[in-house]
Amino acid sequence: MSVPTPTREDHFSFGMWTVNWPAQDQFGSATRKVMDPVYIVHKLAEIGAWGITFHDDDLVPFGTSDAGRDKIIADFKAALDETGIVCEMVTTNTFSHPMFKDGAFTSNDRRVRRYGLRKVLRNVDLAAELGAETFVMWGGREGAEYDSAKDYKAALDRYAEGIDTVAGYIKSKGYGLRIALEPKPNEPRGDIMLPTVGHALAFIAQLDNGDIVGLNPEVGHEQMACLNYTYGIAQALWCNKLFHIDLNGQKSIKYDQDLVFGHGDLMSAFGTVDLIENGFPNGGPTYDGPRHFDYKPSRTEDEEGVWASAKANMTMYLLLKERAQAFRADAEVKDLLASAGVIGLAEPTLAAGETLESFMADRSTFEDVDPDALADHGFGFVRLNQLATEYLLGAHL
Ligand code: GLT
Ligand code: MN
Ligand code: MN
Repeated sequence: MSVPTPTREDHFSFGMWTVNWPAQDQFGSATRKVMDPVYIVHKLAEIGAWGITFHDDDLVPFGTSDAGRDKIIADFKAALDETGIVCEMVTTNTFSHPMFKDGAFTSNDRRVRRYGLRKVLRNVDLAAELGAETFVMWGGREGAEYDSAKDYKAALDRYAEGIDTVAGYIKSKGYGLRIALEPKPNEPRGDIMLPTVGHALAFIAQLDNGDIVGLNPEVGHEQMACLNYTYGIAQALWCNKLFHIDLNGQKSIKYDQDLVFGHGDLMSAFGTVDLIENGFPNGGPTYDGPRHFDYKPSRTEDEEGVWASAKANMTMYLLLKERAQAFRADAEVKDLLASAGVIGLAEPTLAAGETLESFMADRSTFEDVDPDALADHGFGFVRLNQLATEYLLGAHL
């Protein structure tokens, strides 16, 4: 059995902050050196990646002069041109500087809210200049540790005001950008606003400029809330709001681990890749955006380990893709999808043209039904899941 090799056609992309994480944590200092962005672009091209993403401050350190900023951006662009690496998404750091300790768009300090908005708007211009299509917004500091610290209604108003202002700016400039909000339940704040895919979808529905606002769900963030990531992105797809994805690994409810994709809940990763690559069993909206990794190379690794772990994300994805495709092509799987009712679920419950009156008058649906007869069959889901697991383990390849 061979390990697949990634190519540009796979559309794998990496956050600059992932491979460039120097591995400082709450309990210890950095174990690696920070690398130059130009070097990172070349290394990503070398290992078979297609794209790169970054926070404003990942590329241009906070506080750099305008002239210094121009030079860094010019060098970065030259590296993109030279390697063909695509800058597909840009995001803003509104969480590192101490001023953002109580958030940016929802800080109780209005001066910080105004500064944060300006920082984001400046970064929108850069994202457009680099040809990015997605503008991610992760409000990691938009939250609180104590319920008494926030007027939650006012905070939601300010959050919506901020996102609507940015979206309005994108529209007024005619930029080809869409905003993707990234939910997370907690960390670094005790509680973060827009904690899950569901909360974020409901928030977007209240926006004035919500048509260009969607989601960037991260595997580990949903799993930190004990939720099913695949169901989360499925609902975002159903709403035509899956604009981008952050793939990584997480082992149960604990701190945000940002492991390599597939190194956490592997069975769930199989389901995720199955949905992304094969779509819903009955058809429907599909995701054709970047396969973006937001992971952290473990603190134990040196630079060689950084690139090995970056490759591991792509290898895991490709292995899961190969297995998910074989699973769906299997004749027994197709039969089981039909006999288990997975395919039949696409049939509307009411018949075409059936009125509520005729439905209510149809005794064969209710009054004349033997309830026990409706219960008298199994669905065979376990056999279907066993086959999925066997394919995942490579038993049929
Ligand atoms: C930060 C966070 C990630 C987000 C990034 C986007 S920043 O690293 O942990 O999940 O995707 O701002
Ligand atoms: Mn994370
Ligand atoms: Mn993320």
